[in-house]
Amino acid sequence: MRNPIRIDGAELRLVRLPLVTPFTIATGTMYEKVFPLLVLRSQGLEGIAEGVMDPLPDYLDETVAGSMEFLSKVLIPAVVGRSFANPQALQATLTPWRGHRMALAALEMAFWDLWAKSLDLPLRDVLGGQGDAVEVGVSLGIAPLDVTLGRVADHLAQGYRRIKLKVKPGHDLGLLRAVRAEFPLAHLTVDANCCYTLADTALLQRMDDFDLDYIEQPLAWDDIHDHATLQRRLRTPLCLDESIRTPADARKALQSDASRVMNIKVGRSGGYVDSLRIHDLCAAFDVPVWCGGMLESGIGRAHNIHLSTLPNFRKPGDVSSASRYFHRDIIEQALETSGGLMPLPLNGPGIGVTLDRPFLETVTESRQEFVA
Ligand code: OSB
Ligand code: MG
Repeated sequence: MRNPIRIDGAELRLVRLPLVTPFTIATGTMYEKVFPLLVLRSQGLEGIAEGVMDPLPDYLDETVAGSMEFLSKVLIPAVVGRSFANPQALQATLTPWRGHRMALAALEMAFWDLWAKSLDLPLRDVLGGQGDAVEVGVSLGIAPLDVTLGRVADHLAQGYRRIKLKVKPGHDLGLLRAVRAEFPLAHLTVDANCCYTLADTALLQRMDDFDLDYIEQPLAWDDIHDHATLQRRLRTPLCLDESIRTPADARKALQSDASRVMNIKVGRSGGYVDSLRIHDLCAAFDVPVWCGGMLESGIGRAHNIHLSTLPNFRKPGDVSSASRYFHRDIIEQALETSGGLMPLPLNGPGIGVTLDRPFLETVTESRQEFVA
């Protein structure tokens, strides 16, 4: 039996990284990535993770400011100075709270990294994954048609195995017609980030003509029921993203046939314990999953890559090259795809990447220390 892990201290930073290219989705444009970065310390080891919430509640209802407050006032003080036998024990102590699944995830994911490092194993191994590389797709933001056509060609040439096009009303069927005409064989999907309603059913039915692998989150973020209704009227599989924050959400979506493919974002779903439950539930329903992304820095990206080695991740994930997002990342390694595959970072145990501390210092807006 190994000893429990005592959390000796923690470091919480607010980090701001400019994006190489602004990223536009149905709800708005992101010009920079602002996120909480959390380091948990135990006996000379560091477990690291980042929060995936946005500054404004435009993807889900959590915000960076609210999460910084909840992490620093409640979650981190609840664990610093305490010992946990394993990640499940830590996760169980964090469950009385309503919501805040992204803040919980940041803490829980940092502990998993610490746990894997204490066992001297890659995170993949403690999660139960296999393999040294994962299949990748790319998520292309809303842009003028000629720009998008160029980006599709470029990413297909780089070997990306699936192209996801962001859509919104007025920027949907024409885009699909043009992209499909030029790339008849490409694996294409669309992501609507909640911008349609059942009143748009006829428009969404016309998407059946474009041989999409799936349509991601067309309807409201908190509405599984309407997605089930829509799925009955479409041939193309639906894939839920925003609507899945807990295993109970996944169960309801699966039982009602609202999501024939599922997007798992560990940073959105309270961490790995619940992401593994969602993964296993989907497997039981023979629903393939894939790893979503939130424009993460190398820390969150490394977590996502390790998660993607689990067996029911049967579709390419949004774990594309870090250089697409950032001129310079906060880690010392480059996370770059090759031939449609992202190699697993294995520079040491845990997430297998290390912080570039001097650079991190230059992009840190605030920093708090917690000691037992
Ligand atoms: O819906 O998957 C989404 C980015 C920000 C917010 C929501 C989403 C996304 C992406 C980008 O699609 C995925 C990535 O490249 O990290
Ligand atoms: Mg999405």
